[in-house]
Amino acid sequence: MEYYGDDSPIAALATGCGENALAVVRTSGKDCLRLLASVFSPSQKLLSAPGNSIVLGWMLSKPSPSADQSAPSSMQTVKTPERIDQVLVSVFRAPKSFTGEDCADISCHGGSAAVNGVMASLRAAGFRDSLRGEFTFRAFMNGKIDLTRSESIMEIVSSKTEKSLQNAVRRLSGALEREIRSIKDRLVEALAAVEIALDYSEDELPNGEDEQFGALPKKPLIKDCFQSLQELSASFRMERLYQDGAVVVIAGRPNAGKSSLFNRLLKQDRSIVTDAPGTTRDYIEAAVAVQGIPIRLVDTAGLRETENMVERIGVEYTRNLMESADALLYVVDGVEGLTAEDGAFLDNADARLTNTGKVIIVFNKADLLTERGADRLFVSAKTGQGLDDLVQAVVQVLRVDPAAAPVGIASARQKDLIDSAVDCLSSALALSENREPLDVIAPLVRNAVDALGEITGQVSTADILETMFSKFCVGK
Ligand SMILES: Nc1nc2c(ncn2[C@@H]2O[C@H](COP(=O)(O)OP(=O)(O)OP(=O)(O)O)[C@@H](O)[C@H]2O)c(=O)[nH]1
Ligand SMILES: [Mg+2]
Repeated sequence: MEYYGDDSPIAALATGCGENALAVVRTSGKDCLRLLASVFSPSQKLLSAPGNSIVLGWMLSKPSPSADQSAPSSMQTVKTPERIDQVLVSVFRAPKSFTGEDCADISCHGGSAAVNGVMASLRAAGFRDSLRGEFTFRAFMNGKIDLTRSESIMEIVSSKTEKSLQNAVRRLSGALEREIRSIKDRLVEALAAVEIALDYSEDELPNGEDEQFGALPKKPLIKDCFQSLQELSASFRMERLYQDGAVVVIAGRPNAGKSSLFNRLLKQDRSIVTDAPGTTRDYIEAAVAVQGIPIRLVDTAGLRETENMVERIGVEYTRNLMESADALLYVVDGVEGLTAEDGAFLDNADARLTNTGKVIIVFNKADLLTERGADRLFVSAKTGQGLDDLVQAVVQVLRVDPAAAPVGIASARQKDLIDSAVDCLSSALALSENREPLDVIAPLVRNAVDALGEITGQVSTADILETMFSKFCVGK
């Protein structure tokens, strides 16, 4: 069975499917270059290529015995290899490669026939298809990157806005790894002091160590780590928002100007606008970005009771979409003002939305108004007035924090581990307030250190020992 963790030669298409100018097939593993050379011409050139160089040549089909198996072996012919595609091979030699193994990236032409041909000949040469994330897994196993950087690679791949890309790139550059390691180092220092205090009974404490039994050594340091971890944990919401984006639904009665507003926010005529109520039947969605947050903006069928089957289904869609919205723009025709029907729909929306405070009431057609009530958000989809205020209101509902910490966590795995470290430290601090004995508190601090070690994939016990011996000279 195939499993992560071996060094067998693997291959995978790294670029998208479909008709593209070029595609990249990646390979890595034991004997990678030799196996690739068996289906490449000129093979000698590839075999002697230094690391970080590029070789131009042909991918070939694997030479195979003729299909006529009934012929005596002496008569069996060997099919001459056929040229599959002209390719560029980027050669990387261990350990100077992404995975730390010998690697080759094959840039071939992007049509599916060329890609399939290249993959088939690699399989025939002895490569197996890689498992999900296996290249990155190998990079981690070979000490090329820590776990936070591994995760950031997937985050970069899925980034939809410049801001989310920026944050993920920061993690790839090691900003999160450094932050976690720095907190962990401080915590290890505290743990070492706790272990020392545990090892000595009260009357045996070494000179200068005046911690009493029950008092938590390095308590301010532990508090400091606790706070830093809490901040990191809180950064998760914003980072997920940058990565996953938010759903913003535009709803309201027919003819309020929902589709006009949708088009205005999109800066293109995407949704049909007419002066006939009930124009939009099916919902329409498009992607926009608001302050670096990817938004799925949805225009919906106007809310009203109707006998028309198609429209009724559209209205039901609208109601369901309102439930899943992160922010709901409820558009009101500013000339008509809020009607009793609007009131009923809004009550209904409030009840359906999992969280209140998500609804923004937008009074549209401000260009037709001479008087405007205070404390209301007036916009004109026609002229664009008030749009900046509307965007600001969306930002507020989504609780976008422009001053968010420059390094944040974006993976649920990291969040779980940080939360578990936060819980441990919180209990440790609470127990120390109650003057509970150190042997009850120490395991909690140790668990917090282990959780942080797990985030980056470090082994933790060795460095606790290292710090203990180097700083406290217990063994003398
Ligand atoms: N003067 C003015 N007219 C607007 C404005 N916004 C929309 N309209 C007009 O109002 C009418 C309805 O606009 P739509 O955008 O189709 O309204 P809707 O809410 O999508 O309507 P349904 O799809 O039927 O639910 C059209 O004639 C628009 O030109 C605005 O800000 N000012
Ligand atoms: Mg519409």
